[in-house]
Amino acid sequence: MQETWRWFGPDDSVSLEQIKQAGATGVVTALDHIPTGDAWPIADIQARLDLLAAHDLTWSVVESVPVHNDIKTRSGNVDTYIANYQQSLRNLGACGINRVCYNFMPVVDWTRTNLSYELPNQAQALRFEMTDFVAYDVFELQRAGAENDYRPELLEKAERRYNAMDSAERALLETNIIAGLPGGEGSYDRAGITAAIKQFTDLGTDAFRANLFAFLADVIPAAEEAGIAMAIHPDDPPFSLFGLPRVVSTADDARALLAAKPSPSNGLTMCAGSYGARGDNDLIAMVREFGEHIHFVHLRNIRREDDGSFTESEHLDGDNDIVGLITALLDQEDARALSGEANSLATIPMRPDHGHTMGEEIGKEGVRPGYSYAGRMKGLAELRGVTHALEAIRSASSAS
Ligand code: DNO
Repeated sequence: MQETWRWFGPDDSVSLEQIKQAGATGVVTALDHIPTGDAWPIADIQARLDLLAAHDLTWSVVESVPVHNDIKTRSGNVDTYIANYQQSLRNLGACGINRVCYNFMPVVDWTRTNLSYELPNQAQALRFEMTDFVAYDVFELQRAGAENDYRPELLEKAERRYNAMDSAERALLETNIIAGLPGGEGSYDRAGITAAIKQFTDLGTDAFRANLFAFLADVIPAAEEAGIAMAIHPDDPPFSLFGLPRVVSTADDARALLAAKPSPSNGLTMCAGSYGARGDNDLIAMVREFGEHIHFVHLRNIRREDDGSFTESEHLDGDNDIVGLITALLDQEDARALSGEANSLATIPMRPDHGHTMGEEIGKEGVRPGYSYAGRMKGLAELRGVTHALEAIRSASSAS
């Protein structure tokens, strides 16, 4: 696998020099200055490529070319946004980029309730706590009908939690949930999120899934022509929030989307932390089944709790079997190599996804939650160690 690192562009608190020092050879980045829905101009793509090349780094994956809400709801200016999306893919392909990550999550991109959850060792983790989420949804946002979406025990617990919060805690919870996380596609205020939620809940799961498939029908041919592999990122977390439809949460969802538009360009991001937040997703089986369609990997770990809550744990210490997952990914790379075809997608880029905020980055301005330097470097180093050990064992056993 190629070791990559997510970089938020020139205003990232982590520099390209630091990325090199961490040992990554590829960068995962996006042109966040371009408004969602606009086509990405060649000049901007090339400028980013030049910046990376000056540091001897490649642009391994675009994460993400965001999908405009009008495409997700198939309304408004959908035709223009589709044409722009196709143009972005053509322009990226013309510049030699061959992998694009995107998601099809309604309203909110990835969501957590706590961005600085203190661990016993005082490092800070990202956490999704169901009680807090329900407290926000039912008692602060007061979404119509929200109370019908939760079990009575959970509602009672959430009400107690909500009543115990002061106004600063309530405001922080709201910011964490709706104001947008790094790499997310924008933020909302209370009225904005209420309207957006209604638009998608009115649509329902079947129509929303049909809109995803229509998007694939529109853009996969353009991706094929441009030589680009699309890699959809799963829902994070992989279950409904705010009663919204979710269509990329399970192996069944992934299977259906691959079947909807069979193409080498129609692929997946194996985000271990997102799929892994559900106990019924068997990540290793998914890698074995979806094999050649996996174009990008996010490696991280979580500790799940019975009510759906989870904390992002150490990369090697959580409910995901990371050693087994890396083994399956190395097997997949071997299969690609054996197929003998010249394949620019033979090596799978992986990035250490998220990391704890630790050491001197705690409390420091500009450090993005989940995207600290030290936390990710620690994760990358651990993952690298596992990969090297597995590779050594494999080459010893193939030599004997
Ligand atoms: C969170 C990320 C997501 C992801 C997008 C992909 O850390 O994994 O923001 O980049 O959902 O479109």
